[in-house]
Amino acid sequence: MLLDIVTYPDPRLKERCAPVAEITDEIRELAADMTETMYAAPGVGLAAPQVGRLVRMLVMDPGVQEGERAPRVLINPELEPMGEVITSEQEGCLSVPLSYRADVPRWSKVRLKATALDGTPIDEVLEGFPAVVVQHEVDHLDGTLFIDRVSRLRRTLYDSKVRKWLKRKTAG
Ligand code: GNR
Ligand code: NI
Repeated sequence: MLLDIVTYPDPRLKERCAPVAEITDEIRELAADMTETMYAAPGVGLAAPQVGRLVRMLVMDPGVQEGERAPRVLINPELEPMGEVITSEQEGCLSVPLSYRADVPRWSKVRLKATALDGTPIDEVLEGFPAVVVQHEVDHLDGTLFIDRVSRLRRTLYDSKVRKWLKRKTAG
């Protein structure tokens, strides 16, 4: 089932999400719906708060442009920074309106610990675009958007554009 995507400045995007206590049928259904919603958007990742569910799980498929689909579900993911600080190129977010894009500081590599949907523990190192996407998604679980990581000036300019856009939208 396709889910509605929550957009900035919805307060649900600022919440710190709660861990998944148990992988239930409800969690499996949410994972399937989030995966369907991510591909339909289309996006390379989607975190549960983006569909209004404040739990620590995300789906991602950072290689989807290269053809074959390889969706992953990560439950209670934890990241350890590795490598050096890099700048992700033209990051975007399904929850950030007006197709806003910006370069964001990220770690070049991360150690990812999580649980897969079947309960299997995951412990691996990601780099390149998958590392950027997983950092973007785990940020969502902590109530952080990529626009929280851009300069004050860029953020102020963006916020004024959003305010104008919201005014027009609600005026009609
Ligand atoms: O679809 C998405 N593309 C993207 C591009 C660069 C860095 C991160 C991303 S994630 C984004 C989908 C999304 O909003 N996930 O939360
Ligand atoms: Ni996002």
